[in-house]
Amino acid sequence: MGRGSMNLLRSVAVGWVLAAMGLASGCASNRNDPPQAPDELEQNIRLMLSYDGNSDGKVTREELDQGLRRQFAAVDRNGDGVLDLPEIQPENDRRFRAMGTGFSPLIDWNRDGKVDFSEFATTARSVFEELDRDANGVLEGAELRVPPMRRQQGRPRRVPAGPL
Ligand SMILES: [Ca+2]
Ligand SMILES: [Ca+2]
Ligand SMILES: [Ca+2]
Repeated sequence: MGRGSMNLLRSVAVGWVLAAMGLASGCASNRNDPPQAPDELEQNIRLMLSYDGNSDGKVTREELDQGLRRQFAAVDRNGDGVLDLPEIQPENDRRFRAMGTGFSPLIDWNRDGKVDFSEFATTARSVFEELDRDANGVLEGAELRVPPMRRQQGRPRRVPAGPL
């Protein structure tokens, strides 16, 4: 899986999140939002923690994979190892209802009309890799916390308010 598909994934995912946020929050945010909305990171972390099978506060790649395989099997109602449209649509509906703005749809990346396991796992795996900053295959500690630096410490990255 190359960079191109990662970038595509990100823009698709962000697009969904933005669309959903627009629907959900209306005029709620009138402050200057930071370049990377904390919501996205928070949702990604929450998503990863949902795969913490042994509840030790860390998420391993194995836990992620086991969780994804369980979910895939649940969505693959006819058990043929791929998800087709009648299986994909209800799952996307369910995700949207359950997650709201955190919703990440199943995507048929290679457009063959079916979602196989690697396509199913693409979003979660790329989130995992993004959060696994030391690339040791385990999400733990600070990798699973929203960094407070924007609000409390470090130098402010915002340009001072003024005429543009
Ligand atoms: Ca764990
Ligand atoms: Ca199927
Ligand atoms: Ca496909």
